[in-house]
Amino acid sequence: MTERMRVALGQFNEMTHERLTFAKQIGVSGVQMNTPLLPDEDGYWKYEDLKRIKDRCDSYGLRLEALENTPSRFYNKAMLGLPGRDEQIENYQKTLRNMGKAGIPMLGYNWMPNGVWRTPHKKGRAGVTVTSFDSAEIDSAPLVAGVRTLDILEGRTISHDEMWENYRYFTQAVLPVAEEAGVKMAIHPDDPPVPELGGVAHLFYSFENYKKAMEEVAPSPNHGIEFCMGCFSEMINNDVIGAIRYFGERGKIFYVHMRDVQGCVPSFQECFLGEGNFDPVMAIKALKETNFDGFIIDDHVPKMIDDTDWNHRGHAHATAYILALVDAVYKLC
Ligand SMILES: [Mn+2]
Repeated sequence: MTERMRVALGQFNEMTHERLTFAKQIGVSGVQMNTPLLPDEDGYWKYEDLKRIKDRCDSYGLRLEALENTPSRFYNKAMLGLPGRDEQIENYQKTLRNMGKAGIPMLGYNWMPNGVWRTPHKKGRAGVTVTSFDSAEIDSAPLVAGVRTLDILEGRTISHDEMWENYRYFTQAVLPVAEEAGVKMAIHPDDPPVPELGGVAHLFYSFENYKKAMEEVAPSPNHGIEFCMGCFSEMINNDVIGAIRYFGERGKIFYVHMRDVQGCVPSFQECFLGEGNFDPVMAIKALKETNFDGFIIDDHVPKMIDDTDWNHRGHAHATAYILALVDAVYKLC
């Protein structure tokens, strides 16, 4: 029998008493950290620092499920195929080895050299603030996330062929080390999932390209998908449930971001679970039916009335919604 899927709290960068207590009070079994604030002046994470956060998490009775995203400058030259990438790759290998030694089993990563792009926020249900993307606004509106122009490229653009080659070069160097170290690597979709932004080609904007990455370019038992339901929902032809079934049946869903949007590229806005493009009950049911045994976190969440900078209210709502869905699906399906 496979292990039951779990729910974790995540998307914070410091292992504070407040955040760990909040996770315990909500009732999750573990946590994920996004771009943890660790000393990184040498371009990689050190064993002692990783062990410290792992031990702290353990001391609260929580499972440290994953670290998600190193700083982009750990591997930006690798993504863009620039001189200096081999040194970055050596350092990335050190991070993987140190994570394995510290007992941290998963590294989420992305292949977005210029970040997540969002146009100005919109209002959702009863006035909550949600993030949004509208390609018609890219040129006129200030971007609220992402980098419009990468100085490091000095005006060059990057084609799809170059990007695939850079990706192949990177994964061929790091995945064998991940396997040795006992660490899994999980790739997040491009957000927004469009073929190109700011002259930089995207890879992870379609179901087909995920298939190509997992089955042809970078196959490894330690390589899988950080399945962001929100991003798969943002894609054109956004068959979220179909993608869960396809990759789930092949054991390629390593962990899940559960959020949703209304609309898809070229224009969408985020929303509460249950009012977006996919049915959250059917999504959890599909995970269970494909024997998913990893963890789920929410992701970015709507900012509710009187919410904090980190959106505690939004995270509590989404996480409790997911916990209840998982319980219901195990009892009823
Ligand atoms: Mn996500």
